[in-house]
Amino acid sequence: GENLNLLSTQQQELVKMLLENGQDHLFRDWPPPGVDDDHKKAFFDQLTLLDSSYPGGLESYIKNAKRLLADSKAGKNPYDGFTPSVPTGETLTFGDENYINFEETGVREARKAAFVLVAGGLGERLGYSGIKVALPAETTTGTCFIQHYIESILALQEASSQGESQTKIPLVIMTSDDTHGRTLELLESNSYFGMQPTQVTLLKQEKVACLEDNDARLALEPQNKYKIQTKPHGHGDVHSLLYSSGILKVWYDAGLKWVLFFQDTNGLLFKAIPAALGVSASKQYHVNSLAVPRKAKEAIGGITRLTHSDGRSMVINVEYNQLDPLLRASGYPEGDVNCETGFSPFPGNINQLILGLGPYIEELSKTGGAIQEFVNPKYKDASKTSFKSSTRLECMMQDYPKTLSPSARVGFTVMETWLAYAPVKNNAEDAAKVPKGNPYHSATSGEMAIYRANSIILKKAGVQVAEPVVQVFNGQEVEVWPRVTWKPKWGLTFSRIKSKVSGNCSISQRSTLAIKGQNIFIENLSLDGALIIDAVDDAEVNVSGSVQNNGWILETVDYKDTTEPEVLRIRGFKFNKTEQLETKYSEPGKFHLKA
Ligand code: UGB
Repeated sequence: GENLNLLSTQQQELVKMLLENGQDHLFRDWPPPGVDDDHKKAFFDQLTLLDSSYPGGLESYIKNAKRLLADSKAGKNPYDGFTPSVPTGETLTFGDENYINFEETGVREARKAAFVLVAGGLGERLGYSGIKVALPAETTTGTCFIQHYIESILALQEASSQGESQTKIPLVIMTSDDTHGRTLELLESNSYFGMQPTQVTLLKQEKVACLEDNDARLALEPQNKYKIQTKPHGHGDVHSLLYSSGILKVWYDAGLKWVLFFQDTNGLLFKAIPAALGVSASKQYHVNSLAVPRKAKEAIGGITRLTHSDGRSMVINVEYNQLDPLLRASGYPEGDVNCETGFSPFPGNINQLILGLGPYIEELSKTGGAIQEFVNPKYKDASKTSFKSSTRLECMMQDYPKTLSPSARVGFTVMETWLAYAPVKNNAEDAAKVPKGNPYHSATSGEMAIYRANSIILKKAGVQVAEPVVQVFNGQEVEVWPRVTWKPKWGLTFSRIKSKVSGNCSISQRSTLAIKGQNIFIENLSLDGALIIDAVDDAEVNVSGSVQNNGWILETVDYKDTTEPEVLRIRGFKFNKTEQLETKYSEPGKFHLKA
């Protein structure tokens, strides 16, 4: 009672609301005013933060929690009444005419795009001690994910702006308390990897309150009665954060049309972006989800058409742990199984969403960015009356279409996996246990996938690239292709890549090729060894001849070997840089490198 005098009117209202919503345990055992006042103040500050960072405030959070916990206790299936079926979407084949047209459209549209990277997750499954965006995507050049993403966006900006230098594609990065400081520090200490600092906006997601029982009582820290336990709410927070920040309105007023969401560790994604954006623009999709063929039971969500008995229908991601039971319950007794193609008929969601900005703002002004949530309590026993540990509500960004009206144009685009999807999520031990034929999603497979994609693309562009060999690193069998890398501005689209290689070129399997400049033209080059070419943008370099040297030798690293750096241990290999031809052009002009 008397403690209320410590509070502002707003905070008093908050306390009143909490008492009315069954939260009196929070203030039980409080000493009189004068004792622990600083702790009490901190407690109210935390309550105010929890209240302001959730759409509709803590009152909504508690009400939603009560409803979802009751549904969970009753065993209510969120998909009750819905029948799943295989949806239809756009399926692209890299390099064909259709693909090239979509790419060109996508590059033109990119000047009207904004990018949103969700990077609030700590990546517990990966067991890497740093933030995931700081991890090198590949170790030939050591380029980390965030650098690769930023350089890809800058390459799109350059190609799309057609000389209008004022075009600056905005980038939002959603962080959390786990990643915010280190993300900012990484950007600042690297001059934002070439972006204007004003182009980049960091939005920090807050955690949500934990719940201790089915009545949605907020859980206090075991050792501190003045602190509420909190946990991450999930990547779905990105929608309410974008909305409440006001940035969507700024983008809209600046004439932008598209918002592209992406995840923290997929080194291939930007190869697929131009064509996918081209699909969105050509089909005028309000929502376009990128997908890849998915192995049954693979740990990525499946894109599914859900039709309700009342006539409603939507195309939506069904999370991997729910797809199998849903199918079994609706006339597919075998559940989630591969069809004759060797893949599940439900394409895999890679959580790359392209939203039309106009319809997105319109929807969020109704919902405030609130996304359908779920709760996943670990019950003590079958009576479901108490939890093993506190739980919380969660939400996923790909659930955004769930509130859309049936008239919304929701589509998806299936890309080839080798081109579009190789996330780094699993640690070495877990990856080694992945069933044969399913992707490892480890640092090992993520890096090898980049070399494979680049090699395949060069092959399609007419280069004779040697076949890969199969090798085992950290217990994972992977294809090892020549280690080919290039800057995004060199090879933004297939037609640009084709315009830069000509004549009779060949690359042997043990080779390394790193192209670090924009205007590097490869003609009649035979490469057997390592070749590194660096050039400023206004240097035009023609490379030809025969490069033969001892190259960079791939050596195994055991993930348990603590004498090796963590970034190498998690991949299981490193390069012994024995010999290379390395050239650097730092002045403008025309050059010929004849090896
Ligand atoms: N993330 C946040 O920014 N905040 C959070 O609170 C949590 C995560 P995970 P997940 O593409 O392979 C998703 O943990 O959730 C960021 C899809 O749900 O890597 O297991 C985090 O930093 C699933 O349908 O993935 O699974 C990261 O960038 C499937 O598509 C991103 O959110 C799967 O991704 C994803 O977090 C996939």
